[in-house]
Amino acid sequence: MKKIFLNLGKQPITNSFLNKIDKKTTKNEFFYNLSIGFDKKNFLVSLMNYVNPKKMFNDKYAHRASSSKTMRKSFKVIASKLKKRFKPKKSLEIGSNDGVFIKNFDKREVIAVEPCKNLAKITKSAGFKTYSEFWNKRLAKKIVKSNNKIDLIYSANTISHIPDFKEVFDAASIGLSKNGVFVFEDPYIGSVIKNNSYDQFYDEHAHLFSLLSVSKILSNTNLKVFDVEIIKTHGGSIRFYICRRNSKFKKTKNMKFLISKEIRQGLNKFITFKKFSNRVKKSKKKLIHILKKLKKNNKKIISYGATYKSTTVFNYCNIGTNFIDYVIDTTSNKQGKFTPGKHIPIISPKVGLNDAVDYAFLGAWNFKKEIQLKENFFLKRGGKFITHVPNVRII
Ligand code: DWN
Repeated sequence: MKKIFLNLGKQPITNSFLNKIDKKTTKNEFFYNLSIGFDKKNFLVSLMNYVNPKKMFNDKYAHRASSSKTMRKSFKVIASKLKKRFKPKKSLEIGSNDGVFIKNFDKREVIAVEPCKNLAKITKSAGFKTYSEFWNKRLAKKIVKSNNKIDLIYSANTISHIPDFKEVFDAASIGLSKNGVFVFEDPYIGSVIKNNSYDQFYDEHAHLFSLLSVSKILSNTNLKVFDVEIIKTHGGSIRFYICRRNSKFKKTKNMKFLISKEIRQGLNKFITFKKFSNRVKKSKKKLIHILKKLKKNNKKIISYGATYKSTTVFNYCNIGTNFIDYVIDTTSNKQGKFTPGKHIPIISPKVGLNDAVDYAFLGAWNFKKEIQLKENFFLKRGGKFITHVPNVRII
C-alpha cells in the first residue's frame, strides 16, 4: 500500500505543448493531481495516480533524446561498453526515441521498440527494424517468434515510465536468451532526495527506482539484479544489470555497497520522504521569493530548456508569464508552442538569449555544465542563471 508524502498539485501532461492559446484549447487542457507515495512493502516510490500512457506517448511526442551533446556522448559510451562486456548477437532497445542509442549498432543486429509513432518513423526510415508498440508480454512473444531470443535488452529513461513494472519484467523474461542481460537506467530516487530535484516527478515518471525497490520487485520473478551503477546523467541516474536467476552472471560488489548506502540514506523509510517533502515546500517559497525580488527590480527573466521537469516546477510554484517572459529550447518542434499548464511561449535560443535578458532559469539544470560552456558569452556580459537544484540560488 502506497502512502502519500508529497503533493505537487494540479499538473498538465508534460508532453502537451500547446500550439495556440485560445479559450477552447485551454478549456480542453487535461490536468490531474500529481501526488507521490512510498510503498513500504517494496520500498518503491510511485505516483499515487498513474496517467493513461496513451495520453502521454502519442504521435506528437516532443522530446528528442539526441538534443544534448551530453546525452549523445553518454549513449555512445554505454553502447560500446555493453557491446564489449556482453558481446550480444541480437540487441533490442525499449523506448528507442530518435535512435540515438541504437545508431551505435549494426542495423541487422538491433531492434527498436518505440510506441510514439513520430519517433518510430525516424528509426524505421533510418533502416532499423522498429516495432511501434508498448513493451509488454504480447510484444515480447511476437518479437521472439520472428527474431529468436535477445542477448541484450537496453532501455534508458523508459522503464520508470511504465506503471505496470510486473509486465515489463515478465516481458523481459520472455525476450531474453539464456545468458541474456536486461540493462536499464532511469533517474535515481537517491539523487532526487539528495538534490531536492522534485521536478523529476511528473506524469511520465510513474516510479523512481532504488536498488532496494528493484531487488524487492524482482524477488518474486525468475530475474535478478547482478550489477548496478550510479551515473551522472539527468542529475543522477541508476543503471541496473539484470539477468535470469540461473544465468552465469554473479552478483558484483557494487550491489552490497549500494544497498548499504541506500539504507544509510533511509530509502527504506517513509520518514526520509516526508522530510524531503518539507524541503520541497521550502524550495518553492524561496524560488518565488527570488523571482518576485528580481521582477520588482525590473529584471528580464527567461527559462532555459522547455523541459518536462520545468512543467512540474512552473505549475507547482505557479510560475507563468508573470515571471518568465519566454522559454528557449533548441528542439524545433517545441519552438512556436506554449508550455503545458502555464502557457509560456517557447522560442529558439538564437532569438531568445539576447542582450535584454538578465536571468535565465535553468529548466534543463541537468545539463548545467554543457549550457554554461555553450553560453559563455551570456555569462561574460553579466547574464546569470537561476537554479533550484540542489538548492534555490543565482549562479
Ligand atoms: O525521461 C525523460 C527525459 C529523459 O526527457 C522524458 N520523460 C522526457 C524528457 O524530460 P525533460 O524534458 O525534463 O528532459 P531533458 O533531457 O532535461 O530536456 C532538455 C531540454 O532542453 C530539451 O528540450 C533540449 C533543451 N536544451 C536546449 O535547448 N539547449 C538542452 C540543452 C543541453 C541545450 O543546450
